Amino acid sequence: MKWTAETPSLTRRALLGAVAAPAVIRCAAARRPNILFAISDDQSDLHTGATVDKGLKTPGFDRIATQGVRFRQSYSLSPGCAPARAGLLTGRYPWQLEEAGTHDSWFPRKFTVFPDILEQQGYFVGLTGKGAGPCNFADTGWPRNPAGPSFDRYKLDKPLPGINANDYARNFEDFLNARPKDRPFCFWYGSTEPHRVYEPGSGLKSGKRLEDVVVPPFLPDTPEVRSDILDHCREIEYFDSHLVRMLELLERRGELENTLVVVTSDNGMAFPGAKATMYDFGIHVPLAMMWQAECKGGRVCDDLISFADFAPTFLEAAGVAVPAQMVGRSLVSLLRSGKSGLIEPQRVRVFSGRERHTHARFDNLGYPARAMRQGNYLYVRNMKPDRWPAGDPEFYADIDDSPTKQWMMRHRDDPQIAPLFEHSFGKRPEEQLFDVVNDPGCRKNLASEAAHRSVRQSMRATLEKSLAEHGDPRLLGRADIWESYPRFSAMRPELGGFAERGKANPKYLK
Ligand SMILES: [Ca+2]
Repeated sequence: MKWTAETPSLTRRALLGAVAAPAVIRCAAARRPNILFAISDDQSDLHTGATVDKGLKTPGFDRIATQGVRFRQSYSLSPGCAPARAGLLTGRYPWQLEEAGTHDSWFPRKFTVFPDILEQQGYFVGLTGKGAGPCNFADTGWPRNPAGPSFDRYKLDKPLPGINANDYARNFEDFLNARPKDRPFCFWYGSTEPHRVYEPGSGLKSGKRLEDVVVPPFLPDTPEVRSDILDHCREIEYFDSHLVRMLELLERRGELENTLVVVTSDNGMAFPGAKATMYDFGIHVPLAMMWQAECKGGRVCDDLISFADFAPTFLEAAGVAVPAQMVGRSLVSLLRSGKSGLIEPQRVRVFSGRERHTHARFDNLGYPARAMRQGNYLYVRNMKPDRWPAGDPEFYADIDDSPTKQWMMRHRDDPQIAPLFEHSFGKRPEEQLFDVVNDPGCRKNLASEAAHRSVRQSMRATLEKSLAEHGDPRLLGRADIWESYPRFSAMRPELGGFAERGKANPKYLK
């Protein structure tokens, strides 16, 4: 069976992965926009200057939010780098991307990414910092990182302690200077900040104050945790400072007005109860977009946004037909609407999910979970509730090491801390339901409450039906394939079982 433009979208989606990329058609466009895509590494929605945290200044993000649109309900496809970025580049769900849907495995060559399409259509494309990944794209035949050719030529003259030495803004200027005249550009600015490791105390040393920190409701409110959050904020500010310079550079060159600028992060903050979890702080990320030539600014949008929506957005903005493999929905209509609040009621729900993150369990097993956001609720389905969500004790390796993690492990027996420890480190029931509007910290599981039975049942049924339509192997009797995918980062043999780097686990190969 072949798909055509007339094939119903669900049928086409069922065929995804079995078809080659369709030809793309460029529509007539008077003046195609440039695209500047800025993505930080491990930043939850809470942590932008535009929201609440007094200990954090993000003038770059704030400018885009003020002169463009601030999206308050933007969800990553996964709480970890590689699957979130692969989904973003391909406009597909991680469970439609084979090995690219898990952390640091292959990135199969057959999937089409938006920078390649834009390049074929005349765009000049480039990358500084972290693109797709971590993943193995070289051995599957990609000639370069799927996010584009690297322009990482310049390092900071005076590196800051604990900060990656990349001079991202200078690399961007170098990219602009290399661009042939009259070609629009698409540039991926992937800061490696605020990914850990931090220099402990660097936030305090930079003049930040413990009393300005907003401590998320699932973390202990202690000086150690507050200081760790300040270190995190300092790294976000480094990311933002380069964004400020990039905006100023475009403005000086008279190019800012017709540049679609997007700023977001790939997944939530690297603290217990956030990154690598399906809780809201793991997947709810900052997002602001600005396109002054086409879109009225000064707006706030509360529609649910998925990372799968970015690739179709960039293609539509460029006047390029969106391939059917991309299941996300372009955001251009939202941008052009001039409206605020809930703008397009058909954006009812978004999905996210995870498989293996780091090597954290016996046999290199993952922690499969899927989630759906709809209305006030976040519904989470933990598909292997017998496994440890944060990784086997005593490593809990799916939580990045940090002063906060160490402090919580040391104080787990303190009656005040025990419930917080259990929330982030303990096992979780198969079903979780949170009212994230009133409980953004996901502290109260409503799944077993009679008053929420119909919500839970309805969301469970919708999630299962949707995942089956997406072709998720977890729903279609091929769950074990996820456990076979090789991992290319360091392994932890001390966890026991299979621990061979870069090799498929034969036990799970069918
Ligand atoms: Ca990340």
